Amino acid sequence: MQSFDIFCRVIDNLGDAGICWRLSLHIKAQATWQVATLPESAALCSPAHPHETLPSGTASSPPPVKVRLFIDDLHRLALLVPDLDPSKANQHIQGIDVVQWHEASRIEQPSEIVIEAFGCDLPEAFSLRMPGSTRLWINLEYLSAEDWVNEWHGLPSIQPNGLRKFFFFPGFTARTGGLLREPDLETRRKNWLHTPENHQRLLRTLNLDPVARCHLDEGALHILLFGYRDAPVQELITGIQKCGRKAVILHPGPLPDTLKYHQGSRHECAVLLRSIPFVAQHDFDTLLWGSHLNFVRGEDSLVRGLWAQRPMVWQIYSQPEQAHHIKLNAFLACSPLPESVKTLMRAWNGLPGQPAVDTALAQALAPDTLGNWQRSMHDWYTRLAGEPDLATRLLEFCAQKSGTG
Ligand code: TRH
Repeated sequence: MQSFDIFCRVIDNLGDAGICWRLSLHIKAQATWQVATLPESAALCSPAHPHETLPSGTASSPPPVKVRLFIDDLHRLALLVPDLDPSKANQHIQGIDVVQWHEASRIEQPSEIVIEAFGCDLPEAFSLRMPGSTRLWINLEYLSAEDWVNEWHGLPSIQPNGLRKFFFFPGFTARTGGLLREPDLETRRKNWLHTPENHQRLLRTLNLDPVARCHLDEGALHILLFGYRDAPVQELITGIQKCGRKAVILHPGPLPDTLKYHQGSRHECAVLLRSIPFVAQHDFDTLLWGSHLNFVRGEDSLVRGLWAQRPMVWQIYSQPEQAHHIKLNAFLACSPLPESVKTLMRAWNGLPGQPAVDTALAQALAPDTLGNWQRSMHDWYTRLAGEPDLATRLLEFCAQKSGTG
């Protein structure tokens, strides 16, 4: 049985836990996905009836994979995975062994493949036991569209325990580790969109009040606003008003007090701002699919926003010395987005020399641009989804490098 240990330290927010959880599920499911996409000749070995089981080791039975996720903040993960009990140091959820970080020091036998997320530094006692047990050690890096990532992806570095640790960079090109995406995601998205009741059901689940629902029924823009505390929300509202649009903005979590007016139930208010409850990660995509325009942030919601194929504005995680400005520009340079949308994203992130957010937004929402924006998101999706996903590339990488220690 192939075994994986994934290590995650939560620095802040939700992205660290969110990405590691998604990666754990993808690695666990990957063997099954590979069987589902085998060429027809191999599929001939499949059982005629789905209930029939095959002996293990045949072409159609996925090799079992064991995935352990060590994480230092179970409470944070429980926000994304409500089945999880943060008081338990060890538990088996959705096929994954979720283990409290401190337990790692007591593990006698590390897994064959160890993935350290974002250079989180493994517990020393654990890393000392890796030689002889672990065949491959990978450091999963942050997502970036910068050019140097193509060169650095896959490089090894010697570690104090004698093993080599390989850098694995997610990215937007064939020379990187790619992006997390489930093979059935597009089918799920299309099925969801083809059932009109799903949108109403979503609004009910989010406890959206009748005034806001009526606004949406009358053609108001449905906007998801998932950003950081310093997101320029007032400018967003002004920009929508400037172009004469109505909107309902859904904001996960509490709203800033300064925007009280838009939180009221006055129907004549063109832009309504509503706090919505946090949903499980599994349901997060429906928030994106159900909107006309998505504001996303960090890393994981950015990628989900790409797969949703809706006009999207990204708030990048800010870094010291404005390093995130370079990262944002690299991301925009590899995108097929219209220039006015790139300008809006730079303005939204406070890059110098940009027009005010409300002005940039009003331009991006002009009917012609909005149409181009929508088309460019679809084209971008088609280009990116034509490449293998991150878990597939990671497992290929493991197959190539295993044993090279
Ligand atoms: O939370 P983020 O800002 O995460 C980060 C962190 O700042 C982290 O330290 C940094 O390493 C990383 O960015 C680059 O944004 P992100 O990455 O989009 O993660 C949010 C997760 O929350 C994502 O998995 C989606 C999930 N989510 C839900 O599951 N339900 C919800 O209702 C919402 C709003 C989000």
